[in-house]
Amino acid sequence: MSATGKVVLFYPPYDGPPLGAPLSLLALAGPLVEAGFEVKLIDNLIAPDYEEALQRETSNALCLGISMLTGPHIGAATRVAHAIKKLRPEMPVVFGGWHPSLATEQTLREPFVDAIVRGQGELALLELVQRITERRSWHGVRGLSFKDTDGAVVHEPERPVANINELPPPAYHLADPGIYAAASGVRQLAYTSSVGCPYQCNYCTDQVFYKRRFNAYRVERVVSDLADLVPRYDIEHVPLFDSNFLVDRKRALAIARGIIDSGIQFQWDFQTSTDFLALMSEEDVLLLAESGVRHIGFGTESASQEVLALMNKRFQHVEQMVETARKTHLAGIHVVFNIILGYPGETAEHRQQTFRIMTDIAQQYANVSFSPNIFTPYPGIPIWPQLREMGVHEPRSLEEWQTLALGTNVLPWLRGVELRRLRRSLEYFLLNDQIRKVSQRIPWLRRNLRRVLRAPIRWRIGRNRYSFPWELWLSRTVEKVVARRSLLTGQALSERAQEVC
Ligand code: B12
Ligand code: SF4
Repeated sequence: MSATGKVVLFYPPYDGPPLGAPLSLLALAGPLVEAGFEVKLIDNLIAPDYEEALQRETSNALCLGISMLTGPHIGAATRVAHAIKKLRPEMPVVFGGWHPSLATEQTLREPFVDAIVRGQGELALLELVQRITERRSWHGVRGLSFKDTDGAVVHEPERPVANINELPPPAYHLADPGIYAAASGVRQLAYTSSVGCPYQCNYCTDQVFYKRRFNAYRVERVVSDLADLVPRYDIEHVPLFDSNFLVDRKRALAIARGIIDSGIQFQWDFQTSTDFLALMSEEDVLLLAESGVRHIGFGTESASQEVLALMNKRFQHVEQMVETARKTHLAGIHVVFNIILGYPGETAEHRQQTFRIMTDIAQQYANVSFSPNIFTPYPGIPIWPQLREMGVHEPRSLEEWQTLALGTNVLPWLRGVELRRLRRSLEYFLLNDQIRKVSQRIPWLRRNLRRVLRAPIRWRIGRNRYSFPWELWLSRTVEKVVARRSLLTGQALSERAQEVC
């Protein structure tokens, strides 16, 4: 069916490395464009004057769609929605993405939100836009929550997650990677080869969104997409946005082989869990590297088996972290191990154990970096009932969620002395890691520094003693310690994002 009319989609500013055009908007645009709608994408990253652009572009639009994650996205998203609603009260403003999907009631309560698409958005948004064009009622659009004409809130039943092979492809042609390259310094194109993860970690909402089903493109589709997109847009780097890329290892290896056979050359990264990588042979991991994999992010979170059990992460074991580090080291792949600190039930001893084991792994395998964060409870995570009982304040409005950036400490059990000890032990852990890295690449001055600092630091980490931190004072005068890295690309994050509370 061919249709007419324009849909404007907005991606708000965020805290994090530029990753190319927002895939959420490209994915939403795919079915709309295929159905004949005109789609205008406005992404703050390449349109700093986005407020003016939105006012201009919505003057003849059917609706405005806004994508929103928890945290800094919320500020600009709500400001823009408020302004546009005031300017064009008749034009529907539709929100979607992880935050509105997981905190639907709260988000819909705002006067500038007309509707929310919950979960996967491609087909629901298309159906809604068609209804808007035809001036038909929104009742019956599955996955939609909205305010009825009399202001009553309506929640339509869930929309089953569609097989991604059956969805129209993202509208890559709507974003110019050259313009994005000017913002990020690299020609990159984000790609998703699968959605969903079979696991159920207690701090993660993937299961809420994608129902624990690994829903993946066929190998041929991934290879032919990349063989087409990479040369067409002269792409150097493809970050995969899959939740857990190695769930199907046979498929992952077939993709790597397909990339090699296609002759196209580019770098690619992905995120996965250590249990899957550890099961691969050395040859398999070498094959990934040969196909262009340069970085892999792992949500390792803790090296204490007790804490991993609390996180419902029993599938992961320390030996697998070591195996992962060893095999990726052999293949020349850089890895980032994410660490969650302060998880409910984690004690200072558990933390020490994590720091000790992680330090030992990094000591042995130079390709390993860490990204430690204080546990941040995002909306909809399965552990909320327990958190409420433990006295964690659950944000009650969009405004409150906005300030919940990664690492913002809202944990009542991590205050005062306990928090100071955590901070200090973390500083030592990171300093030790930084010295290791620096000494690998820099000559005599830093090597001497290493000799002076290394032994006392290791002693402190081993014994959990952090008084009179002279090593920290000394090192601060020499080099800034990198506290946090992007799991997606391994890049050091911005100064602001480095501030662990
Ligand atoms: C890439 C990514 C980012 C990038 C996105 C930038 C970019 N240029 O694309 C950046 C760096 C911004 C980012 C940051 C954060 N992220 Co992030 N991120 C992801 C990741 C890996 C992929 C997202 C993606 O693009 N997927 C592909 C597209 C096609 O899917 P999608 O975005 O979900 O969009 C679909 C639906 O959500 C919906 N939809 C989305 N927007 C809209 C809008 C409308 C109008 C409609 C109708 C529908 C709709 O339809 C789309 C198509 O189905 C996901 C994990 C995952 N597997 O999805 C985590 C994820 C979304 N991030 C998460 C988190 C925790 C964060 C951070 C809060 C924490 C952090 N690490 O610092 C920050 C928040 C930053 C901020 N608010 O400023 C959580 C979700 C948390 C939440 N409640 O919002 C996720 C799910 C990871 C996880 N498993 O916990 N992230
Ligand atoms: S393995 Fe990763 S994506 Fe899967 S449930 Fe756990 S945290 Fe979420």
